[in-house]
Amino acid sequence: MFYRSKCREPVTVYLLFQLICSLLTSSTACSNGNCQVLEACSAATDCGPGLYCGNCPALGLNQPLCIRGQPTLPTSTVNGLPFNKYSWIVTHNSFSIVDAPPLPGVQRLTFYNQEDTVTNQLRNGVRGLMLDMYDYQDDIWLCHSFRGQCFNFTAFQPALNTLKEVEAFLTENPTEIVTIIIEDYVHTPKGLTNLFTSAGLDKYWFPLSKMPKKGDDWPTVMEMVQANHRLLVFTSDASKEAEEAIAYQWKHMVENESGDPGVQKGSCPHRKESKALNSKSSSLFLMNYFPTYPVETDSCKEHSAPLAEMVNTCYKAAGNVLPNFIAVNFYMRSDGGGVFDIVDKMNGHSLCGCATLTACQVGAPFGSCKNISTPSTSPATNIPAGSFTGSVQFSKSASPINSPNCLIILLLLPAYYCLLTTIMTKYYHISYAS
Ligand SMILES: *[C@@H]1O[C@H](CO)[C@@H](O)[C@H](O)[C@H]1NC(C)=O
Ligand SMILES: *[C@@H]1O[C@H](CO)[C@@H](O)[C@H](O)[C@H]1NC(C)=O
Ligand SMILES: CC(=O)N[C@H]1CO[C@H](CO)[C@@H](O)[C@@H]1O
Repeated sequence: MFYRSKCREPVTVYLLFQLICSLLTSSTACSNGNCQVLEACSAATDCGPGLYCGNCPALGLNQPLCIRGQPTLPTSTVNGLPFNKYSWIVTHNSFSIVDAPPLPGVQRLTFYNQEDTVTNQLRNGVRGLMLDMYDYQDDIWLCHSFRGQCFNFTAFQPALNTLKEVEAFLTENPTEIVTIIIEDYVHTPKGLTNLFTSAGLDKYWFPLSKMPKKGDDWPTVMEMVQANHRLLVFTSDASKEAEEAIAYQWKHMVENESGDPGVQKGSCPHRKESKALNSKSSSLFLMNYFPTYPVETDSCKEHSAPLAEMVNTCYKAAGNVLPNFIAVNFYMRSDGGGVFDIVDKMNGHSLCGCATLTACQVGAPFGSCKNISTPSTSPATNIPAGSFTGSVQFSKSASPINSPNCLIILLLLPAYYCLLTTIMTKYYHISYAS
């Protein structure tokens, strides 16, 4: 009764709705998941797979554009090369996530380095996690430190929770390899061994005895997958090699300076614990690229030209070797391509001698590249009207998010035209205010 009295003119409602739908879809040059990198967008769903709708006010890019949020996975193109030929994205302090709930009754006093869950980081192509582990509350916790001690106001959560996320990811993705780099303050005997076993990660463990000793090549990624040795763990505590057979990071990896000294243009100093970058006795190279104090809104700027320049500087400093790991804060943020573009280029260079990974051809000889059309990098001009908030919208999984679609709504309209007059307002709102 209510609907009949209120909705007497279905045709008018239909036409009005169609008008609004067409206005919505024509306000951008692209939409419904068609937009490419750097094209204007008004919602995450406008952008193609692996992209989100964001901006970079620190570089004057105030209007929302489609920005990359995922790399191209190298192993789907080339999987026959040693692990140390590949480059991977690493999240610095992967556990220190904005909005992570504090301990009950405690006001957290610390800084944050990432914006989405570890599961989401992995789904977005992150393959290395830097985790700070401490003895705390008769358990092992992820925490920021003061003098090697975890406090209730710097604590995040038991390490077991995060490691279970890693276990679930490795189980769901049987050809993926993940590296964990521990800043290790755990003194409980066999603490780490028990922790990784409880998380069910012992079955994926890459044995220390099989790691190359003198800078030789690692097994190929295919061999690692076949052996199910898909988890690499490194600790900052040298004593753990003898005690628990956990690889001491700086025996297997060279590392450039982290924090502010690591982001100075034109220089790539090695971390004091590490051997010289051009030392040939370690086969892995970790490049840190983040300031000592993480600033969310500045990171899109850091992950643009300066990061690409630093990769070149470090490449030369390491004797023409590209880093295997690039560790960053707020990994999703950039002015378009970000760390994703950079690792794609690094992998293209090292794995197949091409400008970027998408130019590589499966099974083709080194240097035989596809002729790819590079996506337009010209600044977007067709800026939609709307109330975009300017914050980064994340694709919460590797698959694109679905949104109400005008066509479907129009097809359903004859049956539900009354109900839809209410939803219409809602849909309009959702499209612009997400
Ligand atoms: C947090 O730890 C401090 C000591 O470091 C203690 O005084 C305080 O009561 C703790 N707060 C809670 C809510 O446990
Ligand atoms: C690649 O594409 C460009 C432009 O379309 C063309 O000029 C060039 O000949 C192509 N090269 C190859 C190897 O196909
Ligand atoms: C130890 C090492 O290789 N350090 C190098 C870091 O990078 C700078 C140049 O960027 C070199 O001068 C250092 O020798």
